[in-house]
Order: sequence, then structure tokens, then C-alpha cells
Amino acid sequence: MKVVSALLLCALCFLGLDAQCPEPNTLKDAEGKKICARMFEDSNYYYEQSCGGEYIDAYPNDDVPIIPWRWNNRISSLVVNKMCSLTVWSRVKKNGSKRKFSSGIVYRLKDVQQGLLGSWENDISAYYCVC
Ligand SMILES: [Ca+2]
Repeated sequence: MKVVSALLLCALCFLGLDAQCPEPNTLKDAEGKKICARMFEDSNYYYEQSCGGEYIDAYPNDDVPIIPWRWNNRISSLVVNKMCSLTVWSRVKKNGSKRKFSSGIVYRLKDVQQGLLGSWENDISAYYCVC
């Protein structure tokens, strides 16, 4: 019985353990084309397990005032390529709060303050990426 529980626990503990944020200067799509920023569905309080789940790529000069609906208010972590910057808005059509991220890894948008009490967790609705 102990073995079974241990196995079950392990099965659970390995879920989502494979995620790891890519280094900013390695951001490329499957064809080797440069990506401006990669935005992920999940984050984790263990930084090495952040950048999990599905992701959406922004290419250089992508101007997206209305994010695809299935990505609206869903992004929880992101990586911005070297020499690039990603500007995001909390409401579609570039309304609401605005924030600019320069090159680097944002492990948890939950830790990025928005306004007095809020955060950017699951709150991106528009973006503009430039390199
Ligand atoms: Ca999310």
C-alpha cells in the first residue's frame, strides 16, 4: 500500500515538472525564425518549473491590440528576446493598464504589480513586440 501511494504521489509530483523558461537569446520558432517574445499559460512558485503549459509567440513588430480570445487573460509568465521589448495592456484595444517588459524572463506575472493591489497574472489582453 505504501508503495502504491508513493507511486501515486510521484506521478502527481512530476506533472508539469518539465517546464523551464527559455533563455531570452535562444528564442526561436521551430523553423529557426527569431521570436520577439514567448508568453506562457502557466507559472510556478518554483522558478525552474515556470513557463509551463501552452505558449503564444510574438514575432518582431507584432502589433496585436486584440489578443486571440483563447489567450485573453491567460498569460502567467513570459520571456522577451535580447534587444526586444514587449508592451502589454490589461484590456483589449490597448485599454486599461499598460506595462513594458524589456529583454529577460518574467517567471511569475503574479509578482509584477499592476495598480495598487493587482498583478499582471492572467490579465494580458493586448500586446506589441518590437526588436
Ligand atoms: Ca495562466
